[in-house]
Amino acid sequence: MKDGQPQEIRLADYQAPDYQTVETHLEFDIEDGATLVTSRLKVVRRRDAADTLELDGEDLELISVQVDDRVLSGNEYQLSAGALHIHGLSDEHEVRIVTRVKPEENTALEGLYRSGQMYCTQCEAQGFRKITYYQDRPDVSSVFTTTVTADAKRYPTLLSNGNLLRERVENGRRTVTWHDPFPKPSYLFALVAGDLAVIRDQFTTHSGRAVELRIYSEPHNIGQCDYAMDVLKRSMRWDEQRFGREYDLDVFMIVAVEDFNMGAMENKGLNIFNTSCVLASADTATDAAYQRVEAVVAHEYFHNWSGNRVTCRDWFQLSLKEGFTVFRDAEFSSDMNSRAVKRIEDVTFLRAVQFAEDAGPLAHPVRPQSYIEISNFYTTTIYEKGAEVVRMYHTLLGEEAFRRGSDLYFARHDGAAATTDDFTAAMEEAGAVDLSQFKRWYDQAGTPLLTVGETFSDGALQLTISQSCPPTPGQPQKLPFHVPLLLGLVGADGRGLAVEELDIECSQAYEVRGDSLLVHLREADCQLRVSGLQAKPVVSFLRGFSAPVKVAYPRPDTELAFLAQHDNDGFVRWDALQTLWVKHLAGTPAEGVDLQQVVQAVAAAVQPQNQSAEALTLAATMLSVPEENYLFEQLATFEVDSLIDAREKLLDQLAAAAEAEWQRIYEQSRQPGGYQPDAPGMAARAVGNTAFAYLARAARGEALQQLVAGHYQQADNLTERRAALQQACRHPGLEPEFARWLIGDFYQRWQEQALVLDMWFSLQAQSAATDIDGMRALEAHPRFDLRNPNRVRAVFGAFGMYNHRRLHALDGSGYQYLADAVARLDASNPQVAARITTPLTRWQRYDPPRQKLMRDALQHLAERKSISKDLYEIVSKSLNA
Ligand code: HT7
Ligand code: ZN
Repeated sequence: MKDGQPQEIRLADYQAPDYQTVETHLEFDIEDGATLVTSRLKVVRRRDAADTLELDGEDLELISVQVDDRVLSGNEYQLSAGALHIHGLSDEHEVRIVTRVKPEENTALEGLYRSGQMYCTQCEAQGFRKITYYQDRPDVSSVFTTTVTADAKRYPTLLSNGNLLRERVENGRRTVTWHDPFPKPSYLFALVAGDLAVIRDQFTTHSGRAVELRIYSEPHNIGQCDYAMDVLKRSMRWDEQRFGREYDLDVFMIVAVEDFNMGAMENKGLNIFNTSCVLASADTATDAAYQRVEAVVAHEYFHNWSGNRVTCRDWFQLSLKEGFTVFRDAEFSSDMNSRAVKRIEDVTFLRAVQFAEDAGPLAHPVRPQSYIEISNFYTTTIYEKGAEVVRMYHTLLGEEAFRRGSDLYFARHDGAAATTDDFTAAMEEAGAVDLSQFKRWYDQAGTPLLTVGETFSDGALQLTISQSCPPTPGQPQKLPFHVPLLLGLVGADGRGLAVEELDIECSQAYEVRGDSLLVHLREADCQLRVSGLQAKPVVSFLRGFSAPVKVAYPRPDTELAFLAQHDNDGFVRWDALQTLWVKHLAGTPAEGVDLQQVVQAVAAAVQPQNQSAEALTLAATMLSVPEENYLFEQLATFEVDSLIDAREKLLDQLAAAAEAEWQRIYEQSRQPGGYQPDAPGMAARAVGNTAFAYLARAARGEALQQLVAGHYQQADNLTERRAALQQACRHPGLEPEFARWLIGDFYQRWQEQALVLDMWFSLQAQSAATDIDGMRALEAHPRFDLRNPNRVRAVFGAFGMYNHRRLHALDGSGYQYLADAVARLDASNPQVAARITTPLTRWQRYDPPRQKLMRDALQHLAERKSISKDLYEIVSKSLNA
C-alpha cells in the first residue's frame, strides 16, 4: 500500500463542515512542466465555536499559506498526508494558498493533466484536491472565478466554467478570466487549455434566452462533432418539455479529450468528454457508437439540473444524481428511438453486468454504507440499478405525479446538496403515497427473486408470488421490498384481456394501469386470483421489466413461445424468447416447442422494406441469441467451455435452419439510398447484420470468403465494416490468409482514427482466436499505449469481458495474464486498473477449479509490495467474500 493503511469512510460518520468556502478565486499560471495555482478563498464559519479549517490536498507542492493579510509560517498550520489544517480562525476570513502541480507527470488522469497537446481537468470525485488545498467535498458550494494564463501561441483556447469575463494578451501570454455565478462544489470545476478547433451553434431557451453552444476538439477531430451538436440541441429542448428544465448560463461548451478515465464529465457549463462519447461520423462510429454519443451527450447535459443545480450532500448519495440522470437519459433515448428496444438493451445490460455485481463479493446497496476509494463506487449498481429505482417511482406514481415530484425536488433543493431521502420525500409528497418501505431499495443490496406458482381450475387463475433476496456481504438477511409488479393476461386469440372487467382478488394492493395490473408486492407472499375466465389466459409477467428482479416462473414452453409471438409488451416478447434460449442452453429439452421454428417464424415476419424501424430493431434484438456474459448470469451452474460450445452449436443450427430467410433479409435490407445515421437506416443495418452473421455461419469456403469480402468492400459505414472485421477476427472457417488480409487492410485504411483503431484492437482481443501470445502481440503493437485508457480498455478490457475461452483457460494463463496487466497499469492509472480487474472479481460464479485459479490471480495482486488504494479495495473485498 502506497499510503499506509486505507481508511474506510462511513455514511454514519457524516458531519457537515465547520466552515464553508463561499467564494473561490483561482489563478492558473501554466508553464511547461509545472503549473502554479493560486487560490483566494472566502471562508465563513458555520458551526459555533469551530476554529479550524480543514482542506483536502494530495500530491501537491505547497508554496505558501496566507490568512487575511498575514503569510503563515510553517508552524501555524498543520500539514498531513491528504490534509491541511488551519487553526485559530474566527467567523470569516480570506485564505490565500499557492501550490505547484505537475500536469505533465499526471498519468492517473485525476486533477489537472495533459492529454496530447492540451491541458484538462477531471475533478469528480476527488480530483480537485490534486490541484490545490480545498474543501473538496460536495456539500461545500462556492462561486468560482477562474483566471488562466498560458503561452498565447500554443494555448489560444483557455476555458473554464461559467461566462467569459475578460481576455488579454501580454508579453506573448494569454490571460482569460471566467466567472460562474452558480455556486458549485469543487468536483464540478473544469479547466481546458489548448489549441482547439470549435463548432458553434445557438439555442433559444423556452423563456427566450439565447445560449451559445460550442464543441471543441483537437483540429483533426472537429469534422466529427456535428452529430453531438444536434444531440445537444435536442436534449436541451427535450429537458424543457419533459422535465421543465431550462439551461441557465449564456454559453454551454463541450470539449473532446483523447485521454479520459470514464465516458464524460458534467462540469458546470464546460462538459469534458472522452472522444469516444462525442465524435461520430459514418466511417468512424458504428450505429451503437452513435447511440452512445446520443445517450452520453444528453446524460451530461441533464446533469445541469440533476447533479449541478441540485447536487449530492456526500458521495454515499451518488445515485441521487447518477441514477436519476441515467433514468432521464434513458427516457430521452426512448423518445428519440424505439422505446421497447431501449428497454430491452437496458435490461440486457442490467442482467449481464449489474446482477453479476449484486451477486458477487463487491455487491453494495444503491446507497452504500462505506467505501475506501470513492472512484470504485461508480458502479452499475449506483448507475443502472439506481436508474431502475427511479423508474419504479415513475411506475408507482405515473407520469404526471412523477413530474410533480421531480418539480418539487428541484424547487426545494435548488442550489443545495441533497440526499436520496430528500428525493423520496418529494416523490412521496407529490404522489401522496407511502414510500417508507420502498426506501429499502436504497439500503439492501442483492437482486430480489420472485418465485411464481400458477394454477387454473373452474375458470379461476390463481397466482402465488413469493419474494426473497439472497444474502450479500454484510447483509445476511433481507426484509421484503416494495416491488411494483406490472402484469397482463393474454387470451388464446393473442389479445390482452380487459383487466378492469375481470373479477380479481389479491392479498396485496393493486390498481389497473391500461391493459395491465399494477400489483404492489410488499409482503413476502402474495396471492392473486382472477375468476370467471372462459379459458386459461397466458400471464404476461413483469411487463416493461417493472422492477429489477429475477423471476423463477416454471411454465410450459408453449406459453413462452406464444408470448414471444403475441404479447403487446415488447419487453415480454423478447424476454419470453430469451427464456426459451436459456432453457435450451441449460440443456432442458423444449416441450411442445420447436425453437428453430419459432425463430424461423420471427425471421419470416421480418420485412426490411415495409416494416417500421421499431419493428425491425425489435426483430433484430429477438433474433440474437443471448451473449455469453448474459448466459453466465442466467444459469445457476455451468461450465464455461461447455456453455460456449452449446451456444455455438445453437447458432449453427439456427443459421442452417433459416438460411433462406437470412438470405432474403440480408438482400432486402441492403439500402439503396446510401448511409444514414437515422432510425430507419440503423434498423435496416441491425436486421441486415444479424442476417449476415447467420449467413456467415452457414457458409464455407469460397462462398464464405465472398460474402465477407463483399460485406466489407461494399460497406459505406463502420457498422457494416465492423461486422465483416469481426468475422475476420473470429470465424474459424475463413482461410487465415484472407482473415489476415482483411484485418491488415482495415488497419491500413483506418489507423489514423484512434477510435476506429480501438475497435480494431478490441475485436481481436475479444476473439477466441486470439490466445495469450496473440494478446502479447497486440500489446507489442506500436500503436498500443498503456497511458491511453481507451486503448487499455480496447485490449485488456475487451479480453477480460469477452474473450471467455482464453480468459477462463483451465491452465490459469488467462487470469494470470489479466492480473499482470492490472499490476502494470496500477502504477500509472489506479482507477482504470481497478476497473479492468472486474472479471476476476466475479470468481464465485464459476466452477471450483476456476474459482481457485481466479482467487490465486487476485491473491497475486494483493501480495504486491506497492498497490493503490483503488486496487486494494477491489482485490481485498473480492478475496474476503
Ligand atoms: N459524473 C461523471 C463521473 C466521472 C468520473 C468518476 C470517477 C472518475 C472519473 C470520472 N469521470 C467522470 C460521469 C457521469 O456519470 O456523468
Ligand atoms: Zn452521470
